[in-house]
Amino acid sequence: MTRSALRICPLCEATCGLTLTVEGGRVTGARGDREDVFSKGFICPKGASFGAVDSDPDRLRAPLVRVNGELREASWSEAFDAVAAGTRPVVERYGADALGVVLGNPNVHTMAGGLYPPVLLGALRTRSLFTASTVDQMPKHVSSGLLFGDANAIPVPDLDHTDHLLLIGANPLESNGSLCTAPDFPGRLKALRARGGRLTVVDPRRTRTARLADRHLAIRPGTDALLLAAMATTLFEEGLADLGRLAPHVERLPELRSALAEFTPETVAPACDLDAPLIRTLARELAAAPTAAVYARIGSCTVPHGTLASWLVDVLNVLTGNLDRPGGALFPLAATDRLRPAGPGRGFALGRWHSRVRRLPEAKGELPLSALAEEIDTPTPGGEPVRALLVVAANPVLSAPDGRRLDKALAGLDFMVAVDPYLNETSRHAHVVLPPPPPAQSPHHDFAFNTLAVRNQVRYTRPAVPLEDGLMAETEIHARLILALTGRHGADPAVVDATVIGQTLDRAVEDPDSPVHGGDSRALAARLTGVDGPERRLDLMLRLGPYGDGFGARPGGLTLARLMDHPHGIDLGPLASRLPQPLRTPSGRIELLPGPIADDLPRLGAALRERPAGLVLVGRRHLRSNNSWMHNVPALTGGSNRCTLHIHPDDARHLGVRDGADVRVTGAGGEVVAPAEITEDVRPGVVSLPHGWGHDRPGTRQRHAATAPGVNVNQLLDGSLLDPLSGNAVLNGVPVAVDPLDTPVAAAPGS
Ligand SMILES: Nc1nc2c(c(=O)[nH]1)N[C@H]1C(S)=C(S)[C@@H](COP(=O)(O)OP(=O)(O)OC[C@H]3O[C@@H](n4cnc5c(=O)[nH]c(N)nc54)[C@H](O)[C@@H]3O)O[C@H]1N2
Ligand SMILES: Nc1nc2c(c(=O)[nH]1)N[C@H]1C(S)=C(S)[C@@H](COP(=O)(O)OP(=O)(O)OC[C@H]3O[C@@H](n4cnc5c(=O)[nH]c(N)nc54)[C@H](O)[C@@H]3O)O[C@H]1N2
Ligand code: SF4
Ligand SMILES: [Mo]
Repeated sequence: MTRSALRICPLCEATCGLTLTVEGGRVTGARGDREDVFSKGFICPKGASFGAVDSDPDRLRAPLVRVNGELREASWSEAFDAVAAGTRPVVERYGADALGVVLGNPNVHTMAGGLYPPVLLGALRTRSLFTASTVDQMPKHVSSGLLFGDANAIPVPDLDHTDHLLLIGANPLESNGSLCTAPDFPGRLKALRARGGRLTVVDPRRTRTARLADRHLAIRPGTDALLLAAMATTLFEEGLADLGRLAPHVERLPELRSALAEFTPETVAPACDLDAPLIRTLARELAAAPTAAVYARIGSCTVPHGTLASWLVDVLNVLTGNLDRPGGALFPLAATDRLRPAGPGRGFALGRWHSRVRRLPEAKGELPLSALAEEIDTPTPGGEPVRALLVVAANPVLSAPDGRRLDKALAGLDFMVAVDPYLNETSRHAHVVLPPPPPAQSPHHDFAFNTLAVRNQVRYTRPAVPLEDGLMAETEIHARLILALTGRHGADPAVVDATVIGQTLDRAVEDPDSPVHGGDSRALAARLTGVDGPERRLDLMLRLGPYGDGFGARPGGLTLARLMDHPHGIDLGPLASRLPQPLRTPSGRIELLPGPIADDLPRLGAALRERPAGLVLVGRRHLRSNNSWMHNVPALTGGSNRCTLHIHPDDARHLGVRDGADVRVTGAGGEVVAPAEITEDVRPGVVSLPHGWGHDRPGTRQRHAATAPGVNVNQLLDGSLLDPLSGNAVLNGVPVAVDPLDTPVAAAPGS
């Protein structure tokens, strides 16, 4: 029998609503849900391959437990017994920090990843926490923490209303957007242009997004902070800074001006490889536009000045009066957000503890993923290395610097647990692998991405097909893991959700600002609906949230039941001004020049004078891929989705590199060999390799991926290059050497 079922797509940050075709418990088709309140029918090739992603025959369908060195299928109870037996002695003997936790990207794409890791980490109290954030957006969290007092208060560009978008180091035509959840990002950019708006793209590559723009600036990698600082100075010098209604909410404006004074279009132009008059024009255009937004992503974060660039993005939004106004950059308000009353907060602290080996500061409770290998393999006096590791939805052997070292380090662990549907480069080292079900069998709500969406809306989809025999819901896997890792192995997993609900309500009834203040928390808990713990927790968050019914205090407000009556979601309106409510700084205002930022500016000053010779490497994403885990789906591989080194014709000629021939790329962490693809899509001096490849290690089970393994670009890194404030890895603008492997066809004269 054929039926259809709705499912929010978890395959990128755009969160499109899909209509799945289901035949006999199997997804056989996917199309965009035209009635979805947010995505309105949009779908991309990845979403269209949802069925193939779901039914990949290499997905694990039973837990694996290592016996005499070999991974063997086991029952769930054997697997959790092994987890408890393997981890508890480590914690009891060596302390909490000896058990490390690694959380990867898909955790923000699953309900389980939104609901349980905070509970686990609260109970474990390990300082050995590493996540994909430190190879991604940690600089943005740090800049938001310092500017606004809340690391999660991230303004998003008002794509649908802005008159002017300055888009930096992002390629939403392939990535479909990041820290800016917008189904059909490409269509929204086209609409911006169609209504007479301007799009400027800053990217060393001529990407598909750059081709759509009014103007493309092929900046030298790693220098966006200089460009943005010079734009800010231009605004000050030319009297164009106009904060408008933001003025009373801002601290240290004069200090900002003098701190940035040395960065002028003329001083930064040589380092950025841009013309000074053009930089002035950019600043003037930004100021002149009726509304404008500066938005920057991966290319601005994963660089040596990632936090400064992230900070300057919002500085420019403030200086042009565009922060927190429609058409500018606004703070979304998600249905599960907690609205606290405006007023001074505790602010954001950095470096409350340090990593053991390199003494790197924590940020947002995390240590840099680049330090994971050394925290395992390097003893230090008086400190315990990480001896046991829980890895949830992460493949750091490919996604983090120096996978070879990490690979060895993981092999030396006393015990490792992986929650992963695949046996891949990382999970192959686990002693226990706990496979979650495929996405069609899981419920979905976007806890993370609704707080970053260009429109406030709320959607929930139940599993589209029932859980297959032998599989366990990922939410239950998490709940059981929490029990097994914290000495309560064997207890009823429902206890985990019940405890969270009880504690949340106990706090709410004590809170004078809560709609349930003075109520009876047990009676309130009994009123929650939902078929299981995760649904009841969602109901609780919705009801206590900014649009919630407050358990009757706000009749007609949001509840899970009401949301279930709207299978295509509920639109909660366009983004609106919210200041000063989101601010949590000690001053209760925007701290325009936070201390740690001011202290980091001399390093940016030094970058004015540095201009290393030689090639630098940047990354790229392909529309039909997703980091390291989608190369196993035949429908999404092949064609232009290949692991090749993009190199400009001038550089190719100079080096004697032929199109299609193998080249050796050498970096601080090692070398890789990949075919060259000569293209004017990269600027001279820059080469590009995609990440997430290198599927040639033994002991993995991704058979299709292994047929075209590609190479691991992150092997070119040794993990030493970090943005110091955030601990974020430098993945872009990395110096490399390129040599042809075949005999050059005689270099062109004059090259
Ligand atoms: N050179 C370079 N390196 C990069 C980047 C770059 O631009 N350049 N980008 C960085 C960025 S932005 C990120 S976010 C990281 C990503 O790096 P990681 O966080 O390591 O993510 P993935 O490589 O996508 O691996 C995700 C893992 O989750 C598993 N998985 C998939 N679905 C599920 C699920 O539903 N549940 C569970 N439990 N597991 C699941 C997959 O099998 C895979 O093992 O890579 C970073 N690395
Ligand atoms: N199809 C697909 N979609 C994805 C993913 C995927 O792997 N594939 N990954 C998802 C994830 S985890 C994330 S975080 C997002 C990322 O989303 P985006 O940030 O849009 O990611 P990229 O496509 O890598 O775009 C980064 C751009 O920065 C440019 N760049 C490199 N260095 C610099 C620099 O120094 N300055 C400037 N100005 N630009 C630079 C690169 O050339 C590249 O075009 O995408 C998500 N969506
Ligand atoms: S754009 Fe992203 S969320 Fe939308 S269908 Fe494609 S992969 Fe899924
Ligand atoms: Mo990411």
